[in-house]
Amino acid sequence: MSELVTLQTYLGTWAGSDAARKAVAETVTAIAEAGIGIAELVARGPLEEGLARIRGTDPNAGGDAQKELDVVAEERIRAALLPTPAAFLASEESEELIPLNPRGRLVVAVDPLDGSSNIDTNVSVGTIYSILPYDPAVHADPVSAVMRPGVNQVAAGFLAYGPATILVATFGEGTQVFVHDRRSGDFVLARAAVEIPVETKEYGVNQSNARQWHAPMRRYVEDCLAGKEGPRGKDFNMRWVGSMVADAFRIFTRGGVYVYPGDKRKGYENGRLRLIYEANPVAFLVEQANGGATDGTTRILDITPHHIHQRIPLVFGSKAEVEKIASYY
Ligand code: AHM
Ligand code: MG
Repeated sequence: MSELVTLQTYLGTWAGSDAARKAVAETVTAIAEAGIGIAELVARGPLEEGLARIRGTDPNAGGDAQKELDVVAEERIRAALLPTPAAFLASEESEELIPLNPRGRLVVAVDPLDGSSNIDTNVSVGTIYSILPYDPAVHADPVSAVMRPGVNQVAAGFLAYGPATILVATFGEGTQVFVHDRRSGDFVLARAAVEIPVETKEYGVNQSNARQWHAPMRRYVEDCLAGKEGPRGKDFNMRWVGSMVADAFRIFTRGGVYVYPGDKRKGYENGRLRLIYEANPVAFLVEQANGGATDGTTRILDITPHHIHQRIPLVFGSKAEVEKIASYY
C-alpha cells in the first residue's frame, strides 16, 4: 500500500517556504482541529441534549433559530483561530466581525454548524469555511475584505460530521477529501483530485416549497419528474438530506445537483443559503472539482456581496445539469 498522506504533510508540501501559503495552512489546520472537537460533541447526540436546544428567543445574524451547539461550535472555531494568522472571523452566528490576531493577514468566514436544525436527527452536520486575504493597507475596514466576490478566496472547505468526519478542501489546486482517522487522530488524504461527473440523473431540492417557486424552477422539476417520457428523456432520482454539507458531499462522490432557489415566501426571495460563508466556499470547491455553481444564471464566485449575512439562490453540482437549469431561467 502506498504511503498515507496526512493533512499536515499535504499542507507542508503545498505551502513549501511560501509565507502566505503557510498562513493559510496554519489557519486550515486550526479549523480542522476545532472540527474534531465539534465532531465529538455532535457524536454525543442526545447525551448532550442541552446542545440541541434552541437558545433564547432571538434568531441569529442570519435570521435562524440558534441552537446551543451553533454557539459552542463558533466559540471552538474562534478559540482555535486566535493563535493563527487570521485577523477577523465572520460567522453566521455573529452580526459583526469577530477580531482575532491583530497582525493577521487573512479573514475567515464560517458557518460554524451547517444543518444545525438536524442535530437531534443523527444525520451529518458540518462546518463550512472560506478564507480571503486581508491587507490593512488596502482594506481600511476589515468588512470590505470580506465583501468581495468569491473568486478572491484563497482556500475554502467544509467538515462534515457523519459516520466519518471528513474534510473537503480546496487551496485553488483542485478539491481534496481528507478523512479523520480516529485511530491515529490525523486527517488522511482519501481523494487527491475530486471530479464531479458532468452529467447526472439526480437532483436535490426541498420539494415541499414547490408551490412557492417561480415558474422556471417549477418547470425544471416537472421535467425531471416526467422522466423518460418527458422532455429530458431520462428518469431522475431525488435526494435531499437538508444539511448542505451532506448533500454536497454526495455530489462530490457521485454527482448530482443541489438547488435552493429564491421563492415567493417572505424572507426567501433569495433562497436560504448565505453567500459569504455557504455559497462561496461550496462554489469554490465545486468549480475546483469541475462542477458548476450559480444563482440560477450567474456564477456565484463573480457576485459582489452587499451584506455579510445576505442570502443567495444556489444551484451547484454536475456542470451540464447546472447549465440546464440556467436554460430554464
Ligand atoms: P443552516 O446553516 O441554518 O443550517 O441553514 C442551511 C441549511 C442547509 O444546510 C440546508 O440545505 C438548508 O438549510 C435546508 O433548508 P430547508 O429546511 O428550508 O429545506
Ligand atoms: Mg448554520
